Amino acid sequence: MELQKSGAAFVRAKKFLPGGVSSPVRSYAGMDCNPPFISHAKGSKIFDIDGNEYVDYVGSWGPMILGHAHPKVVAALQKAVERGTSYGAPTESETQLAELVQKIYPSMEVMRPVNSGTEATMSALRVARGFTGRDKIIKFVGCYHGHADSLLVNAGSGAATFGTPSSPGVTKGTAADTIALPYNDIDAVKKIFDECGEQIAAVIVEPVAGNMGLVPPVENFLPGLRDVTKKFGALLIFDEVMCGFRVALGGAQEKYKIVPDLTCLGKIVGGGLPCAIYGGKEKIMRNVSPDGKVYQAGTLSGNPLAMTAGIETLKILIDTPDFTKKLSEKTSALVEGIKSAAKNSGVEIQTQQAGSMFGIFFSPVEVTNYEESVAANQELFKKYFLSMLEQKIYLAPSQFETLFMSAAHTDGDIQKTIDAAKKSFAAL
Ligand code: KE4
Repeated sequence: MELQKSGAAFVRAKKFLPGGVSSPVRSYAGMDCNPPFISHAKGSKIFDIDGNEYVDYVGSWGPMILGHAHPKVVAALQKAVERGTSYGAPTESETQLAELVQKIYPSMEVMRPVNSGTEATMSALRVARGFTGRDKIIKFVGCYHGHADSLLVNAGSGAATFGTPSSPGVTKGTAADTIALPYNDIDAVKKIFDECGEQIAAVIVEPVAGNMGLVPPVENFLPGLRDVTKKFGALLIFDEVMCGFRVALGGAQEKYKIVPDLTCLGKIVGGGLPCAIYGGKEKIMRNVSPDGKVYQAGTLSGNPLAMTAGIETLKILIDTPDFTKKLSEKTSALVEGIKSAAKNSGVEIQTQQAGSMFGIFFSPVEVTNYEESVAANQELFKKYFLSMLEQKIYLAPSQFETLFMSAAHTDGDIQKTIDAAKKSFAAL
C-alpha cells in the first residue's frame, strides 16, 4: 500500500512532536507500520495524503457518530466562524447545548462545558472531593478517564490494591489516594468500602468500558456500585465520554437505568470540536465556582464553535427517528458478519457490541476485565489489523480500543468490511 508521503511526513513530525503525534495511540506504536497522515474525511471515509481512501471505524475515537463533515454541522460552523471564534464571555449557545444535554441526560441537573474528557473527569473528581470532604477515589483497572494525575494509576491486575502510578510524573502521594480494582468485580468494591468507605469520595467508572477493548458491565456490577456508594455516602461518577449517546441516546445510565451522581460526556457532545461536559445533581454542582468554592475554569470552555457543532449534532441525534436503534442494528449486521467470517476460517474470536460501539478479541473465552483482555492474542490482532489496513479498512491500532459505527456507513461499506475480514482471517 502506497504510504510514501505519510512516511516522509512522519519523519518530519517526529522532529517536533513526541512520537510525531498529538496523542500516543495515533503513532501506531507496535504495529510495525507508519500511520497514514490524513488529508480529509467525508461521511464514512477517511483519506490519507497518499490518496488512499479508507472505510473509517475510528471516527476520531468516537465523536463522528454522524460521519465526517456532516453538511448541517459544516454549514452551521461556517456561519458561526464569521461571528468570531472565541469571546471568553457568556453566550446563549452554552445554555442551548446544556438544555439539549439535559433532555437526554436528566440526571445532569447542572453542568459545565470544558475542553476535553480529561478536563471533565478531573473536574468531576475535584467536585466529588470538595463536596464530600474525602480524599480517596476508586477507579477500575483498564478503565481510562483521560490523563489527569489521579487517574493515571493502575492496580496490580486482578487484586484490590492502593494504586501505583502508571506514568512517571505522577507522585506516590497522588497515587496513594487512588484505589484501582478489577472491573466487573463488585465484591472487591464492597470489600474496600467495608475497610475504608468513610474515606472514599467517589467511584469513577466507564459504565460500558471501551479502553481495554469493549467490555460491557456484568449484570450486578452497576447496580452494586450504585448501592454501595449510596450506603457509604460516596459519589458515583459515570464516565460516559465514550459510551454516551452510543449504548443508548441517554448513554449507559438510560440503558441500565442507573442514576449516577455525576456524569462526564465528551467526544460526540462537541460534534468533533474540543468540548466535553461534566455535571450532575444540583446540590453537588452548585459547589462549583462561582456558585461554590470548588474552582474550575477555562479560557476556551463553552467555545462558540464547539457549542455550535455540539448543538447541531445533538439536534440530529434527537430529531432523527430511531437514530440509535438503526445505528445499533447496522453495527450488529457488521459484527455478525465478522463473527461468521472468523468461524468459517476456524479463528477463535470474541465479538463485543454495545449499541454502535463494537470490537473483537482474539480470545477463546469471553473478556470481562483487563486481565482477560491482556491475555487475548495480540500477535493475531496485529496481523488482522495490518491486513484490514492493507484492504483500506481503517481500524484502531490497538487491542485496547473500541470501534465506532456512524450514520454515514453504507451497506456497501459493511459488506466490504466483512469481505476484508474474511480475507484477513483466512490469512491468519
Ligand atoms: P480526552 O481528554 O481524550 O478528550 O478524553 C479522555 C477520555 C475520558 N474518558 C473516556 C472513557 C475516554 O475514552 C477518554 C479518551 N478516549 C481515548 C480513546 N480510547 C481518546 C483517544 C486518545 O487518547 O488519543
